Amino acid sequence: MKDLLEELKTIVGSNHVQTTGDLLRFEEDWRKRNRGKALAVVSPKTTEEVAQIVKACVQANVSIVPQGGNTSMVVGAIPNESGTQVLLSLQRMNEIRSIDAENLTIVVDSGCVLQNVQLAAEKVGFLFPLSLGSQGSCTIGGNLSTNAGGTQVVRYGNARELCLGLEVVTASGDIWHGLTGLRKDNTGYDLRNLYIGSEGTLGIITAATLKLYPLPAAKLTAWAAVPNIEKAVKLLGLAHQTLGPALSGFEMMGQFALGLVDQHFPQLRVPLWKDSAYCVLLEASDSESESHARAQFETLMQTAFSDEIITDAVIAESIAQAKALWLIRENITMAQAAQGLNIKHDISIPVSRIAEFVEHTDALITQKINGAKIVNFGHLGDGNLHYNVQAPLGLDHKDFLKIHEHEINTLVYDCVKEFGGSISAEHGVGSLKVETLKHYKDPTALHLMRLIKGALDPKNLMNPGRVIQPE
Ligand code: FAD
Ligand code: 2HG
Ligand code: ZN
Repeated sequence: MKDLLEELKTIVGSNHVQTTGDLLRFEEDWRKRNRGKALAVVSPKTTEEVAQIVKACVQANVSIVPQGGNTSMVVGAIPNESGTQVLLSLQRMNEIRSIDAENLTIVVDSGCVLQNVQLAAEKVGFLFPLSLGSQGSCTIGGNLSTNAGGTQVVRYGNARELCLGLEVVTASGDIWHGLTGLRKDNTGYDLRNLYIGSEGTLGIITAATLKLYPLPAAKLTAWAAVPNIEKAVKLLGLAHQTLGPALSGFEMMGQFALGLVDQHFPQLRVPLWKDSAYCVLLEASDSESESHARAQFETLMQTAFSDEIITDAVIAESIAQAKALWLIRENITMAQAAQGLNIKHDISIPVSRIAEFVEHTDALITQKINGAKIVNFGHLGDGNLHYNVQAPLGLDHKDFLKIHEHEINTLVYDCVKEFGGSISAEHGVGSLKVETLKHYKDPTALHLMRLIKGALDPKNLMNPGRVIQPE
């Protein structure tokens, strides 16, 4: 190990190989569920350095955990407790490499923080639409490795749909130069889409070519109260019908989730939540004009009101008001964290079955654990719910997880299966869902995934213990 550490110092400089000092931000997961111990935190600046690090680790038989912003919700980016894994932090690889305005693409290092990519695009008059609550710290490498979703998927798709090319250091330390900006390329297996969503288990993403879009001419945002999920789904249908492709965000938030925001961040002033089981935040992005967008949007809201789909609504009158509404939605995760640990589920269900799923699963949970609180919110436009479960009043949050996490997961995931859904719509598998995946994923799919893992990472050194174990 001493030899390896010396070699790593030669590759990146001794300042960028940390073995002592405060390593908490690298070793503890965002939710504060686990803390691991790294052999060293190594922070390269270039792709060539990453390739040399991987070669040195392969030679020494030492495994690597790639890390971007360490905002994983599924304990995917921290080392285990053995003290034998290299934590490879991509944060120093943070250059915007180039922008091609005609091709509508931007090429960035994988350690670029998402918000910096959004700003770089905006500076030259374009939109990079991926938007997450963690955008001030998560990185493009992390976004692609988890195929992140967020709040604009209904219009622009997941991270996968926003990526045209990748540069990857493979598990043997070779560099795959796949930074194409092509929208059409049918030359064999789709390697890009293999690495996207692989959570660092197949190789290290060092750069990406991302799609840019024209900035919308206008954005309209509304917050509406609905009495139940059936009505929220009706509103979604009406929004698709009225706005067409202009619909760019459709989030639903349950009363209990909004109550947490109100409790922990009263300055955010949550509207309409006290008298309504659910609220919906919807957004239209129009490429024509403010007046065109507003007319369409007001028609939608008036129809929804007269058809008794919504009971009340506010339409943002300024960019500042719209931002304030989005801030409420984005702070649900922070409000949950302030409350204490809870059991998180980032599931997807066909939109047409969500109301029935929630009614059925809510009843089973409250039957099993009297007083359990359901923090239900999420990206309804994509059929993706954060169906989280919190301890009943008076019960310690950590104890609640210790005693009930497994049975609640089983209950929820059995219902997800029954309703034709997925156990992870956006956060990925990480360490937390490895066993769950084995149980719920199609056996043939699991077998193929193991073959891929074995073929691309034969020594099982890339983020081992996450997603899937090799055969
Ligand atoms: P990390 O947490 O550092 O890593 C995540 C995974 O990717 C790990 O398995 C890691 O090993 C791997 N990895 C990281 N970088 C690389 C690389 N360069 N090459 C190979 N593997 C790599 N997620 C959503 O999808 N939608 C949301 O709306 C959303 N909202 C969030 C809000 C908050 C407040 C928080 C804290 C998290 C949220 N997340 C959301 C989860 C998280 O932010 C995303 O999963 C994000 O994409 C992770 O990026 P990261 O850079 O922090 O990755
Ligand atoms: C979101 O949509 C994130 O805000 C986090 O995916 C969800 O806190 C959560 O469970
Ligand atoms: Zn989400």
